[in-house]
Amino acid sequence: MTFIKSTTSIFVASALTLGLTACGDESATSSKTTSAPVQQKLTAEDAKAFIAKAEKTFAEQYEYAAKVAWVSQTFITEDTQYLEAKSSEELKLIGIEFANGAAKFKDLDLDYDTKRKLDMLRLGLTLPAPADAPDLAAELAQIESKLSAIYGSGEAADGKKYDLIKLSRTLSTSDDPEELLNAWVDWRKVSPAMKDKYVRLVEIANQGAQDLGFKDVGAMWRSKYDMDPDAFAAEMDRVWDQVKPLYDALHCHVRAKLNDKYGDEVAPVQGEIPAHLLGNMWAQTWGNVYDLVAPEGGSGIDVTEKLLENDYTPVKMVEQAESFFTSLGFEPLPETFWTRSMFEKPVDHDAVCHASAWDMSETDYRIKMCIQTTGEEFNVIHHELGHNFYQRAYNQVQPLLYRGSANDGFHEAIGDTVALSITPKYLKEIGLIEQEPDASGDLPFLMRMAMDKVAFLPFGLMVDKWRWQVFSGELKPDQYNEGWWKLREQYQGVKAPVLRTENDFDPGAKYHIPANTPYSRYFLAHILQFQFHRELCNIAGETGPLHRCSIYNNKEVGKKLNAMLEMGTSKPWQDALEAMTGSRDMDATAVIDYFAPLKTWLDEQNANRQCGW
Ligand code: X8Z
Ligand code: ZN
Repeated sequence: MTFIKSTTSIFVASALTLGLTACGDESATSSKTTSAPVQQKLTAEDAKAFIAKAEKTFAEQYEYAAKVAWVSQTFITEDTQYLEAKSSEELKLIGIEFANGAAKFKDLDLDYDTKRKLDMLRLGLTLPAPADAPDLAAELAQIESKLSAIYGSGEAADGKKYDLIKLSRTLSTSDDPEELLNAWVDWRKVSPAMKDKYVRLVEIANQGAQDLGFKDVGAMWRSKYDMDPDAFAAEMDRVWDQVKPLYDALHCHVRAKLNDKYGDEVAPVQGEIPAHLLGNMWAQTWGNVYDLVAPEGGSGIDVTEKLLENDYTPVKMVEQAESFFTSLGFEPLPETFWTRSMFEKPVDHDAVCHASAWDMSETDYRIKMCIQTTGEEFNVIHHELGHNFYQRAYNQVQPLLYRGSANDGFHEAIGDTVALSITPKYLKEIGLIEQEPDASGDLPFLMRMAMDKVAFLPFGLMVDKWRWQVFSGELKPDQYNEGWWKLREQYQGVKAPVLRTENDFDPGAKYHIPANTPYSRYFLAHILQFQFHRELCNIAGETGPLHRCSIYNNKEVGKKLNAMLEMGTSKPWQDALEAMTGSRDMDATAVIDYFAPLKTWLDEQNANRQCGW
């Protein structure tokens, strides 16, 4: 059972994400465990018994931990944080014991599944605590819980509270540079209170990773991809190089348009783009400033407008998204999904609003979101349901330690893959628009997509580059903020709109840093979803342009997709990718194919501009 975690992540990747999770793929466990038997010579039989014990232990503890985490994340109080930290500490101790126990079998000649499951155990924790140091495990769990609560409640060190949803709305709707700047700065008043805690977290978790034989936590995270950790980092860079020309072209056009709108003072025509002008609190997606960059002659379809015109409520948006999955042949979600999920921001208490999908038991799946009626959120709902359908698919057929996605990028990619089929044709089919635009609508459509999907890529890449540097010690605590902005500038071509210092902790203003959710997964997902989409469209026999293909209603496609979901983590991700696409490599040519007409158009627009930064 994988759920999504936020605060405590215990085991990743496979089975039980006990951690409570947030994004689909961590796992966890609990109860009193046993480590590998202490004896002179361990045998293959011992290894099997050890696995059986781990699966049993996790199965017993998972649901309890999941429920504690759910309550704490949907109702942040002193007490629920206390409970969450306790439960997470317990899980962490068990996770550590199993991870260390698993390492002891590494020199034995074992069958494939035993070996793979031991790897799952060894690599499962997101933030390991040192072995035999329960006080440090407790401290780490408390820090994690506290960081999550600071972010979720938006409470700054001086007790003042900031509302991310409101501030984000300003970022996405205002075109008053001063108002934008204030909202941008305000949200970053919450994170300085995290800094000391984060420094300590790095210290403890690194010790934990070293106890497990990794250089540091970053090296441990990079080891989760069925390949050499350095090769994985190189693979990320290789794929980034494939898409960088497309990003550069988009950046160049957007910067020019922002300059037209705001002038040299606010939005210089050269250099990095000030981060408060791109419609998103982290400048990670730019769709909210689409209107500023729209190709002439068509605005494309504004899904937000259509949802509002058609009186879509949060629940109706979720129902609509579910119906896409059922149109592919998936069973509807259980009744409890509808009664136990959190779809809206609670009015009378704090909750962690960042969207997540949870896997509480084999029959209990939920999402936690504070849904706004926007096209952006409609996509996020598909994203989250992708997690739930993935979880259920592998839970039904895989043993506990294989209950996870092929790699964490796969988990993040499934719902997005489905959402790539939200084409004008599909919107017409579900009655959101009356008429499908002709081919002249393609450029506006592609531009809207690029503002989200292409704009995201360097952000998806740099977040963990920063964390890798932090965990390896390449960045010291007094360089954290500077290092963050260096990467933002280098990869995104985006800069801080006002002077930042080491009194700021801007990484902490992004959910996944206080939540300790690894981020490379989203970069992978943004590549994989196009690869999946291209393949599924092939199966559907669609011969037109990729951006016009919708797999809606296609049961054969659903079957192919389900076959991959059901594999869970039982095989290396390269096998899962091959089963689905025929290729064992990530390949960004699907992104390039998808956006080809837009790239041609952008190059024309940029012909007389000086691009780059
Ligand atoms: O965190 C998420 C999901 C939950 S797994 C809503 N995403 C990343 C983010 O918001 O930063 C989806 C795309 C990137
Ligand atoms: Zn996700």
